[in-house]
Amino acid sequence: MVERKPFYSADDIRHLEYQHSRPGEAPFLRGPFTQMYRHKPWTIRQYTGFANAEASNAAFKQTLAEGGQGLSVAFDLATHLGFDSDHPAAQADVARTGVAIDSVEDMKRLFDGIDLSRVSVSMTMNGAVLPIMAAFIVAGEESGVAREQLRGTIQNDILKEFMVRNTYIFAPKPSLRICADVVDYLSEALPNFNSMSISGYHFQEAGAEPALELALTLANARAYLDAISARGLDLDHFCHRLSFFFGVGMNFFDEIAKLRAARLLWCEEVERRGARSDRAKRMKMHCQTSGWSLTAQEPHNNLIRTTIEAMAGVFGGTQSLHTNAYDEALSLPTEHSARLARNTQLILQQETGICDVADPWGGSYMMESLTQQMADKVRDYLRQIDALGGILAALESGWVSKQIHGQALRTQSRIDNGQHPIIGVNRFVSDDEARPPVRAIDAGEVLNQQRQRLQRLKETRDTRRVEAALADLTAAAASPTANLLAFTIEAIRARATLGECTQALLKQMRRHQADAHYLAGLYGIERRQDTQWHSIRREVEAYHQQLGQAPRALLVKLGLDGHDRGVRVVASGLKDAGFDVDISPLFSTPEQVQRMLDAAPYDALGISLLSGAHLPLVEQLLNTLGQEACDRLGVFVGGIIPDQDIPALTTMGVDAVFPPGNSMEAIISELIAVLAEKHSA
Ligand code: 3CP
Repeated sequence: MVERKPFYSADDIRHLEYQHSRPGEAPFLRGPFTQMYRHKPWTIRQYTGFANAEASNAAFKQTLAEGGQGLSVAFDLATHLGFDSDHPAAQADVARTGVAIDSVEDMKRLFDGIDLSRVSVSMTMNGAVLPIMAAFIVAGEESGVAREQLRGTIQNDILKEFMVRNTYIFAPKPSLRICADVVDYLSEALPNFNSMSISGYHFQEAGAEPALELALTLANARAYLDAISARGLDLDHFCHRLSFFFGVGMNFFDEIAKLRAARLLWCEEVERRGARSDRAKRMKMHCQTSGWSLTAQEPHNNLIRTTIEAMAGVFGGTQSLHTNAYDEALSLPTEHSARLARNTQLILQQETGICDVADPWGGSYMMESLTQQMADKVRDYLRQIDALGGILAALESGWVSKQIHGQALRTQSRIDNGQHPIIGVNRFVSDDEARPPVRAIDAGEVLNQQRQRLQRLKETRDTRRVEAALADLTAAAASPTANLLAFTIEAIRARATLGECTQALLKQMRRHQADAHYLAGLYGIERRQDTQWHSIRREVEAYHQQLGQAPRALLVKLGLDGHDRGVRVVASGLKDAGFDVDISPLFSTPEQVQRMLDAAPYDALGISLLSGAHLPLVEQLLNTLGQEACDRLGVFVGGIIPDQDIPALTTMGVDAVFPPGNSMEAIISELIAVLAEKHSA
């Protein structure tokens, strides 16, 4: 958190260089446009997508009919990682956290009846950006919308995937080339399409505080500017189509200050590089309320949290906003919760008068001072990154991961010791709590349907044309000057699938696999004064004495789920409590987990899943391991697990389930009880 004074006065802002600047004027700290929301309110753009193209299309149409002003597509994990729905590695994850898209035919179904020349479409896609962007362009063409008319945003921000989100396919260097190819191509052919959404949101979700979130976002943006400018592209030609994306959490004042500081620092950066036009210098951004701040306990409290966060986004001057649904810590939003989330924005826009004044916090002694402090803190981080040799070097050295994970651990320790209050979780806990109904996806049904569609597509297309286009794509990947998006468009138009395009590229660029790490020591240090923590450590120590060695836990991530904040925090907590802990690589298969378990005498197996695929993946794993392993090991599952799935997991052989909101001592205490029971049996 940026340091606060008890009160602020004119003395705090007298020295500030930009205190007399106006909205719509460089350095744009006060907003990118003069009139801001008086001229056009921010775009209500709810991130949506589930099951198949038809179901998502119906949800899009409903969104637009009920006041949504733009679309934002969530793809499933198989699509993100470049797998067709019939790929063996993808089976459990198809259609769970977003819509399954295998070909241009799916993309056409996704936007059927929606005028792509009028509605702007944002697509959160990074790893498989080439086939998805290509499918969107071809779907537009085939529905009669010319490329120049297409409006929207492709996320195309791969660097943060290696740092936090983990939906990468290729290694950082070839991935950067793909990003630059996309920007290069779109800046010529789709002048109304934002070619990047450089994202801080995922850093915040992974644990970064606002200043670190902004610093990492700007550091990545600098790397993209370097890569694109190295091709000789003029900043004034492409920069206005690089857009940004930030998370907005509960730290109300800092979040507003962060968004104001972001515009200041971006303007300075592009000016320093020689940009001349205001269009290039003014940062435009999308914001999303924090998913991490949502609690599974008393979920209706999340409506209040989201409203406050949305107000911070708006006071910060965002151009587009997603408000989370209150039930997202439990499952995908229901129709009702999605409607409430959207109405939160409509009420802010239409009932409050918030849109009447540009930058209403401008001139506040406190806010101007905090904005400056935030900018200084970010500059300091950027200097540290420069000293490490730039963001790629900082990533490779582990510095980025250490910073984010360290802040996540500090936050968790403060939640667990009560210093960071969360109502309903560590204060004023209710024991009489009704859980709302959650949305269930029939992923098996979608999987069958997608398989049949893929088969039909392959039977009816011109195979020779597809093979030739894919061969051209492979050849283009070997040639540094070819534009890979141009070649992917040809393959997609010929009816190559997303998976086939990815395979064609993988012939030249191997699939990237990162190691999993956690920090030891930091969580325990933060809790060293805390009697509850000492008591849980004593419990582990007593069990250690009984076993004759430290209890040993293997924590695993299965399927295609790359969210690893939770598993890393639990690994650190267990380690500092006295366990020996290993984490599996991301995307482990049951066979890999079995090999890890065979290699060392583990007592506990923890499975972390936030993708909704817990039932099939846990079942597959436990079947592979067999009854003897389940009897011997304490098996626990953590993540987004709806209440109604817990009995099924227990029947499979899971000993304990920890949905979001459990304290570290609750997890450890239950785990020790399970292990002691197993040991004595
Ligand atoms: C807007 N315009 C204005 C004004 N406001 N002109 C004058 N005065 C104003 N006050 C103009 C703009 O310049 C623009 O024209 C046009 O109106 C549209 O406005 P915009 O601000 O560009 O708004 P929009 O089209 O909605 O675009 C917003 C940005 C875009 C730029 C932020 O990139 C975007 O929509 N991003 C959304 C990204 C997203 O949905 N991400 C979801 C991540 P011109 O175009 O001619 O300039 S979901 C991730 C969840 C977690 C996960 O990863 O899984």
